[in-house]
Amino acid sequence: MKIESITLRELHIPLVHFFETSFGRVYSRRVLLVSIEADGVRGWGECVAGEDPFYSPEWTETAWPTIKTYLAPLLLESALDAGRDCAARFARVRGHRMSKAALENAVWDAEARQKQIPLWKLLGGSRRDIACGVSIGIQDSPEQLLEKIETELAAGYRRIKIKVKPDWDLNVLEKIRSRWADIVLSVDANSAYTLDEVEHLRKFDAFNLLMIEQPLWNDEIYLHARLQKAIRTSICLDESILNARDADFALEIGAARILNIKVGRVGGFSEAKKVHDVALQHKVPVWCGGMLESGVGRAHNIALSTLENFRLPGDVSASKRYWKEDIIDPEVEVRPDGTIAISDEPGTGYQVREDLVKKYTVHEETFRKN
Ligand code: OSB
Ligand code: MG
Repeated sequence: MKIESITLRELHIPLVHFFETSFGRVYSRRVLLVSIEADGVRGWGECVAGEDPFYSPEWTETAWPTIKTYLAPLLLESALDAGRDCAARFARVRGHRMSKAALENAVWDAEARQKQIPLWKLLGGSRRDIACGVSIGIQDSPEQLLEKIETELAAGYRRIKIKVKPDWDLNVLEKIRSRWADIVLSVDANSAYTLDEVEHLRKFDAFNLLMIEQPLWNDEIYLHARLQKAIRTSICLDESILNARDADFALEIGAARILNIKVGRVGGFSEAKKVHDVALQHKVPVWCGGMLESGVGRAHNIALSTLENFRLPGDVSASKRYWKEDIIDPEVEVRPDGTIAISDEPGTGYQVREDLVKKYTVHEETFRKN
C-alpha cells in the first residue's frame, strides 16, 4: 500500500449526557480523526486520547504534534504491505500508543476496503454478533444512577458496569443489589484505591460482581496480584496493560482473571490481537473496552470484538447513548437482546458521514511526503 496523504482532524461534539469517572467529568469530546488515502481508497481511524492526561499520559494535545512530526512521516516514507506492518514502522517512537493506533487502524481500515473484505475477517474474527454492556458514570445522586440502570436494562444490555470511587461504591452497590439481585454487574475504579484499603475492597465481595476493574495504580501490576489473593471478586486490568508482554506478566502472576482490551491503549489492532492471543493461551476471557468513541472508533471496536476470546460483553454500546447524531451511517444499534449484528459488507460495514465530519471539524491538516 502506498499512502499518498494523511489528514488529521479535530472535531468538537457534545455528549448527550456528561460522563464522570474517579478522575473527573466530561461534557463533550474533542474527537481526533485520521483519514488516509492509499491506492484510491480512504481509510479512517480515531485517536481515543482524552481531553486531559488523566486516564493516560497521552491527551488530545500530545497526539496532534506526535502524529504530525513523527508518525505520519514514517507512514508516508515508503509503501507498506499491510496494517500489520505499522507497529514496526512506529517502534522507534516510545509510547504514544493512541496516536499510533489511530494511524495503524486507518491502514487496516483502508486495507479491508481495498481487498473488499470485512475488517472483522481481516482481523481474524469469527463472531457473527457481539454481546454489549454499558459503562455508567458517577451521577449526581444514587437515584439518578438507578434510573440509568433501569433504562439500560430495558434496552437489553447484558452487563451493567458502574464507575466507583471511595465515597461512591458500597453505598450505591447496596442500593443496586437490593433492587436487582441477579443482574450481571461490575465496577470500574480507574485506580481510585490503594493496597491500604484491602479491608474496604474485600467488602465488594458481598455483591457478587463479575469483576472489579483497575482498582489500584495504573502503572502497577504486581500489587494487583497481592490484592487478587486477598479478595474473591475477579480483578480485571485496564490501564495497567499496555502490550502483550504486560498481559503475559499479569496473567502469569495472577494479577487478574479478566482483561479489558482497548485498541488505542495498546497501540493498534496488531498489538490488540496479540493481547487477545496471550489471554487465550492463559484461558482468560477478554472484553472490549470503550473510550467514549465516535462511530469511527466504535466501528473498529465492533470489528475487534468478533475475535473468539471476546467472551464477555464489552463497553461497546449504541451510538445514541453518546451522540445526538453519530458520524457514521448506519449508526451503531443494539438489538433488544443486547447484541450488535456483524455486517458482511467490506470494511467496517459503517460509512463515515463526511458531511457531519465537516460540520464538527474545528481544525484540519493534511500531510504528504515532502
Ligand atoms: O476506564 O473504561 C474506562 C471512558 C473513558 C476513559 C476510561 C474508561 C471509560 C469508560 C467508558 O468506561 C466506556 C465507553 O466508551 O462507554
Ligand atoms: Mg476501565
